[in-house]
Amino acid sequence: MTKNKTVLAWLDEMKALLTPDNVVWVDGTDAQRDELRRVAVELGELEELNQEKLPGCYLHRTNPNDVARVEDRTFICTSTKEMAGPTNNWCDPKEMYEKLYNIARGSYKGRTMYIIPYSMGPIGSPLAKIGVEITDSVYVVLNMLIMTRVSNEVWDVLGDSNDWVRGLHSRCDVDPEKRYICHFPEDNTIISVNSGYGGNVLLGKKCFALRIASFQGWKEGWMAEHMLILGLQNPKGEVHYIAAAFPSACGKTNLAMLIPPEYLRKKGYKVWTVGDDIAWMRIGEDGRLYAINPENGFFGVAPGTNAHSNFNALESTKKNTIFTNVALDLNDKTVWWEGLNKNLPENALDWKGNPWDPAKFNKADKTTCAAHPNSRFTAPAENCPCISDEFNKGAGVPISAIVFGGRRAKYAPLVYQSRDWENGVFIGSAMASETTAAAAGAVGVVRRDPMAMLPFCGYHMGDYFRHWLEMGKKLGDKAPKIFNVNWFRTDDEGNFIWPGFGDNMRVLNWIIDRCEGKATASETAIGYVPQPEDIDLTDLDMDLDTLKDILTVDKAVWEKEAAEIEEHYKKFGDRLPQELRDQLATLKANLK
Ligand code: GTP
Ligand code: SPV
Ligand code: MN
Repeated sequence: MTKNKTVLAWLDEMKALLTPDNVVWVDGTDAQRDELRRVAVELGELEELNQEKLPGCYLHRTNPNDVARVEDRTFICTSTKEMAGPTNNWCDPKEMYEKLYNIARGSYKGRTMYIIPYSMGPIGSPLAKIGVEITDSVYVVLNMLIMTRVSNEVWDVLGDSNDWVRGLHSRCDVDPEKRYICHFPEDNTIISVNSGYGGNVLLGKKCFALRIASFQGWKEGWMAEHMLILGLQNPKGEVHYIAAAFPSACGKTNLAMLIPPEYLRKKGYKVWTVGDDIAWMRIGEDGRLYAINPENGFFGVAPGTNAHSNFNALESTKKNTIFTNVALDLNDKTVWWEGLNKNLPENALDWKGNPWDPAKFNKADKTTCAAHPNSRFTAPAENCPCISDEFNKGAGVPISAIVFGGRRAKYAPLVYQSRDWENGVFIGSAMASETTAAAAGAVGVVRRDPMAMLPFCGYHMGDYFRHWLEMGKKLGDKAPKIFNVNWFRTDDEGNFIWPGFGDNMRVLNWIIDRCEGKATASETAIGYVPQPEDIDLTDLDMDLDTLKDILTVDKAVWEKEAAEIEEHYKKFGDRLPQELRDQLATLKANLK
């Protein structure tokens, strides 16, 4: 295990507070994992699925009050409120520690305390960082074994260093009134109580790799972003890397694992997945921006995932996967969710474990769904048929393009390119998207979600924008080009106009061609937009006029957008960089 004094002292403190009956050191071995699966089944936390069809796969149902991230109960506890900024809930650290310790005190009584040493990023990579999570949930342990790199080697790499992130999770009574997800960036500490759901409790993910890491990156000169990373291979065999930030449930996993349309596959185009949710990026020795995926698995949205929309994700879930809040097909003990196929199961349990009546299913009414809209799979990255060779190397991949995007039924064109880095930061800072089931609260409401980091930025967002601008200055002419995409424009009946999924490759090719100086575009008020002929529509049932329609920049609509951005910017007061104020003024002038 470890002789690290800082670790042992913290564990002693936690044991005294939580009073567990047993302590288990998690070591990442298959033998221990198998034993933990057995325990989880015995406790009723997991249900074993058909081991012939889905070897190593299990189903978990959360408490129905606990199915998504809880943004209104997520806090950044910095020494001053100003540091956390206007977009985060804040509480004085001393007060919050006291409150949380009072909630957690004695909560492991009659339970086991699991100690999980994990690395975000390949163990020992100079870009990786170490965390220790303690939890009383076997489900959390089994998920962390998939999502992060857990091993005794982590202790060896840590040695006697104090550079590690403390994570305390206690499920307590899963009481939504006492649920708190709290971050203490100045102490490298996370405390999560009264939840058992994904992003609230797998502390390596959003809590560490985004909220704490974004704070660390700000102090240390690197970036932690809510981004997928993909490698686009062209017929010459060259691979260009793209990082893309879309808000939760807006298509990162899908884009990261894209399969190009057949005519492009035949020419030799291919996409490799490096990551589907989080990117840590640093400036390399050659001055370019390098990214790693700190995770080791995918915590992906199940509904809508099928062999056509995302073959690679579906393949990734065929073994050693934990399904959370999906439906159980009792005929053969397999899983089902809306959008998996058209065969609604006749004999199934819904995500709450109640018999499900397919006759009552109504697509428009989420309460009739078999699977929860935010049901997820936790699948090992090594299962993914298109996982990149770079995934485990830890050196990072050089990023050619950064892509922002979101769900906008109107406004944003299919794709456009920023004029330069500063203009790109402006586009990211003004991003808006319709809310999804990934967080508790209303769905389909447009909100500003800068760089898709609104729920994940661990400090003042004005300082975060400033940090982006500083990174651009350091990168100079080696900076990635910045783009914006929108796959979600709808027609008057509410249908998506752009086919999306694999066909997004057509847009990615334009993006890479722009980076290489090969493709043309027209300059508009908001940036460079392709001419309809610039997007290859081979084999697609779409005419140029429709494409033209979703590439149009409507000035009246953008004037309204500019006014809304001005409102949005007011929140940041004098912490909003002047450069962004100037960018907004330029946009307004361009629209005149
Ligand atoms: P998080 O894991 O929450 O951060 O989400 P994500 O960004 O990885 O989202 P994901 O790829 O899982 O997509 C979420 C939903 O968007 C799914 O229901 C998809 O089917 C849908 N989706 C993804 N890509 C497209 C697309 O190109 N077009 C359309 N219309 N829908 C898409
Ligand atoms: C998201 O909500 O952006 C997710 C899922 O990726 S969770 O891990 O629950 O945050
Ligand atoms: Mn996410």
